[in-house]
Amino acid sequence: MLNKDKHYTLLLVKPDGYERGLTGEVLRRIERKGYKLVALRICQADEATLANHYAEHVNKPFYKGLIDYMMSAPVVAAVIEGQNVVEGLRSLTGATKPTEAAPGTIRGDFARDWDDDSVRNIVHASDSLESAWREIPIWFDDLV
Ligand code: 3AN
Repeated sequence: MLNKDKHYTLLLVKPDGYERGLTGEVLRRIERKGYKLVALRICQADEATLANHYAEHVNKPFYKGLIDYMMSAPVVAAVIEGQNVVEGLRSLTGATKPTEAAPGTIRGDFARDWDDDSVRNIVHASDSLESAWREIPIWFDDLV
């Protein structure tokens, strides 16, 4: 069970990251930084799970492409713990758009733009503690 007084974030290694064998590299960077891995699973995401996870994007023009991309291969879901881990993981992952993500970040080092409508940016990390507490039970129903 998670402790309400601690900081957690939800990390997803997205289908491109999983398929390219980057899961270990992503987790290595997070552990090397000093954060703690407290839950981990590999799963094939279904539409209902993704609709819940991406509720804020349901009406966006890129939603269909995003869901197709997120269902194109398994994802690796992880819960990461540490003081200010939400901000820390966002620093490690880099900007949403791969071309804008700084070198040295996960997206900056491993992702690029492609000539289609999906942004294949390797990872997801929660954007706030509130988002983390909302997202974690979507992927780990036994933890919260
Ligand atoms: P982040 O993943 O950096 O928090 P969000 O929450 O704005 O970024 O977007 C969620 C996901 O939706 C992104 N990781 C990306 O895969 C996809 N996405 C965001 N903006 C676009 C866009 N303009 N076109 C296509 N896909 C997008």
